[in-house]
Amino acid sequence: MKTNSNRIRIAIQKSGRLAEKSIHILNKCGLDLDLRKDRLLHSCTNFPVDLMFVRDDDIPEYVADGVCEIGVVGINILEEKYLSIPDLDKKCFEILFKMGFGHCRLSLAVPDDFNYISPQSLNGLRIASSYPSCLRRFLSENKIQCEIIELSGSVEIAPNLKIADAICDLVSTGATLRSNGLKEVTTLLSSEACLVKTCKPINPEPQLTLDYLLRRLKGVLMAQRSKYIMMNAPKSSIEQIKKLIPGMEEPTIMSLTDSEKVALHAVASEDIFWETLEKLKAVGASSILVLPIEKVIA
Ligand code: PRT
Ligand code: ZN
Repeated sequence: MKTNSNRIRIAIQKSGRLAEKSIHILNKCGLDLDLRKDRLLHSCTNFPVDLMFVRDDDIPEYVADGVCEIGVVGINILEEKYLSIPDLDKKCFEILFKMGFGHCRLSLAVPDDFNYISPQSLNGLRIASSYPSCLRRFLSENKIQCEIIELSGSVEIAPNLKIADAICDLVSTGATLRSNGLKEVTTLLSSEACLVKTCKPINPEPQLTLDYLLRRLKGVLMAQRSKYIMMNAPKSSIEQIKKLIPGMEEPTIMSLTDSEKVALHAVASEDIFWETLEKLKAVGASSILVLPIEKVIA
């Protein structure tokens, strides 16, 4: 364990689907990361943070053991390694917040011509998966008897190779299933990357660093989701406009030379879609501008 230091360690996937976006968000928090050298541990030069680059499967353990104070990992991995296992100590890490990327779902899929009616249709089948714990939990909750064929990769080809009748795997666009003649029939869990924190005690100095970084991270994530919206609108429409803008706090209202109208500025905590703009126009709003937000400190 590190002592007499305010440095904290963050576990990040070395390469793969979560790696680039995890780094991108840390960069947005103002961390100066020179990642050219292929090292396990990388020290940030302008912030007391070290990044540890590892396989995503190992991240929960590094965080649970307190080797790293925090880590970025998919909920699917946390569920498989810890949360779906009944007798394991679940207090070894805490999920702080979702990171808004790495969305996928763990689903069961069967061959296109399989007559699926309900989870009971799977009774007696052989199901291939890299997620045996999650699958076991699902089967037991639904009182289904199946043989689990544990595979570490290329699960989707198992039915064509006749080593399994169905699969349980991660799906994002569904293209892999389709190209292997499989159809998704039920979802076991929805996942995205999240920030996990160790439940081991953290010394006061690194805790201060962590608090500071978490504030920035929350700000970056909030900014990514939020939009700044400006428009001119009839005074009589203000209440309708407030209801139309998703997650809007009290707007700033400014008078215009036209005394019947006002300029309205607001931060919306969710994306604003074209449909919303059409509805705003329908209640009399004009010159509507939607702008991205760079940083937020709540
Ligand atoms: O080497 P390391 O162990 O770190 O990486 P890895 O190969 O185990 O993981 P990686 O990089 O493939 O995925 C890391 C994390 O990304 C996963 O744990 C999930 O949290 C998340 N994620 C998001 C996905 C997907 N989307 C995804 N589509 N992980 C895997 N897939 C695979 C899936 O297994 C299947 O083979 O993509 C295929 C399906 O994709 P679609 O788009 O065809 O449906
Ligand atoms: Zn992995």
